[in-house]
Amino acid sequence: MSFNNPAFHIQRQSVQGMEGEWVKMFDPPTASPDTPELLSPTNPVPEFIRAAHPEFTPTTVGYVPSPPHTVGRSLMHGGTITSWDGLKALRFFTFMDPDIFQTFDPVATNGVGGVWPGPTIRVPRGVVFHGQTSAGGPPPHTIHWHGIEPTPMNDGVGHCSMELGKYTYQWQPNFIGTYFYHCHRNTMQHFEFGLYGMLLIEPPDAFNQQNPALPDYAGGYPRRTAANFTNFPEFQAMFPGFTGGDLRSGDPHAMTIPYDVEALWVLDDRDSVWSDNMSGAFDTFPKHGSQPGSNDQFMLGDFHDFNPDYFFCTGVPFPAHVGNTISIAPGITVPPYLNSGVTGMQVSVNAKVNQTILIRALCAAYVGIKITFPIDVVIIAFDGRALGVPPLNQYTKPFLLPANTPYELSTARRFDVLMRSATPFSSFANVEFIHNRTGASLLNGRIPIVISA
Ligand SMILES: [Cu+2]
Repeated sequence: MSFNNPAFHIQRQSVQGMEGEWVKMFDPPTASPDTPELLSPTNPVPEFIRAAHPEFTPTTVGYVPSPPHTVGRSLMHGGTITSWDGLKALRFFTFMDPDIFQTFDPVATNGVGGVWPGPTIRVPRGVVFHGQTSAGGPPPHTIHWHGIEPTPMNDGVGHCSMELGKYTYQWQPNFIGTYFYHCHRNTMQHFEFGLYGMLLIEPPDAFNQQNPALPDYAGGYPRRTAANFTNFPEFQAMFPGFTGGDLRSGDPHAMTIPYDVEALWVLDDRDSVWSDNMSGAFDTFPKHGSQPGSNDQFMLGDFHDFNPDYFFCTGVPFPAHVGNTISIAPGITVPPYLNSGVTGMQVSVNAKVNQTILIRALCAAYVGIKITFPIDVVIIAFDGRALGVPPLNQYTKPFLLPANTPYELSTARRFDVLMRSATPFSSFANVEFIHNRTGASLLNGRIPIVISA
């Protein structure tokens, strides 16, 4: 693993004696402590995004340059989105990329200031990641990099890390896979109101080729993700191009598989009554006691009584009320400015025969979901960790999920699924939303899957 590989070894200063800096609440926060072990960032993606979007120049209104190799996120922004039936104005809390999104008009930002879900952050494994954040109106907030393993003060958990203020988060991703980032302050409200985005860790060389005229261009496909099919010749036969080997060899493609098409399914729910009653971002905050985390006073409000009546896939509404079965439209893609400059990521799946399709699913709903696929698929990863890839190789393995077999995900869980067909078909994946207390089936949301010759 990386701690044995000098190429991935980074010197860290001791933070002994500074533990008090890790737990801070400023009310409201106007500052945050410095990262004590600040290293030089090496993430190439911010420069790639700039190059892919020459329309955003320093003369563009609202342009805010980042430090080199540094991702910018500001929070919280927000506004309302009219529900698909025109009956409700749903309040959203949102992130914004200050390098880009201040320049977009409300139509391009989905009708709100900022973007929901937040812009997808893609990061090569092994780089030093810096996320420069600023939090405002109304604070406090954090950014939790869910599933990454930072130092404690960079973990962005309310009460356990400091709350923002301004801060440069620092971490180094060591596992290729599907993650997300979200505010972890008053989480049941700030997360459910939309203050999150996807975080995808890619192979170390994923952004090396920045010339769009050449193969393996960083803004296109095919790309690779982590999998271990070493002991599964049947999966190697289903999905060509698996590279085995040893993670310690320095081969950036060790234990990865290529994919031609990528789809992002962020399944979410909203309770419009709950939203109306609890939409103040600050007035429902717990009052901290003399010992934060010990004798705080939480406001119960309506948070315990959650009955969603609107449902979404990656920001796209399933246009039906509770009790129905409904599909989103075919042909929906994610624009590159919302996907770290990568063009063509899909929501509804549109592929050709004999293309390998990677589906990354996140349950961002508070209720449970069951996902069913129309053909056999192989689950290669859960929660950012590829099944069978060291150091988890003795505990986990990739497995076949037969067609029409529901698989359940609960809040914050992710899975990565590979799909491929030698014959054309037009069908749907089904996402059933299930009430977390009553077990009632709330909605069957369908996602089109079209495989053409
Ligand atoms: Cu927040």
